[in-house]
Amino acid sequence: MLEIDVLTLFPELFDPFVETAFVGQARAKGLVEVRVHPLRDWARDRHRSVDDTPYGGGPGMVMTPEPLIPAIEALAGPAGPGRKCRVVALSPQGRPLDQARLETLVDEKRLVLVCGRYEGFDQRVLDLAVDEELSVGDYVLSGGEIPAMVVIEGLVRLVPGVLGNPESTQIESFGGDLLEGPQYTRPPEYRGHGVPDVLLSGDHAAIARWRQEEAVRRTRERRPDLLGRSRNESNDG
Ligand code: JCZ
Repeated sequence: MLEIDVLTLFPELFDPFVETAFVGQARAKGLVEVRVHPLRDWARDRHRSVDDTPYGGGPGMVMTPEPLIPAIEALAGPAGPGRKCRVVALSPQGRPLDQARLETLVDEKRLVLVCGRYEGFDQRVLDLAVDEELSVGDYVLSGGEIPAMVVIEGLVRLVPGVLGNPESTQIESFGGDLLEGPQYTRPPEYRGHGVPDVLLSGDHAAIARWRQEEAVRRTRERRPDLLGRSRNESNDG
């Protein structure tokens, strides 16, 4: 059982996500629990503030430690060796998420995902209450909610028993360090575009060879950075 707690200013963004499809099914099977907590519940002042102006000036607002750290500690306990779950904040400054990181994170019993808004977190939130920052890519979003859903979806499909066919977790792109090659289904001809003959040949060895070659070709074209890096390198960044 993987338990995930999410801290967010926009809990309603998660409603269809946690109730539908994948995550919903995994929850129904008792393999995963996702609990979404409104950060504003921890705000104590009259205006229920969660943000404040940045010291030193600059645009926008910063998430104050005042409700955020107590909220994280309520879910995860204080940081340190006694803490029983891992606290992950989503941020463009985080280490880039990859399949290797998901495969180690899924072994945690409990995760707390911290979603920011505005211009991000007061550094003391990260220093005092967060174990790790993760980025879902080198582009800027307006908050950590969609990145948190990316992490949840990537994790849930790795929980044993969630996928019907456990083979497909391994064979999908990034099970190895290659992109998937092209795939086809019926009809055999569509708007004048056919299907490669080898796939219709019934020659399984030839099909396996073709797929491998196509995967390498596509990876060389689109993601040359993935070739010439070993499985171990991908695990350690
Ligand atoms: C909070 N803006 C949290 C993460 N990979 C990635 N891109 N953008 C984010 C992100 C942006 C944010 C916040 C305010 C995460």
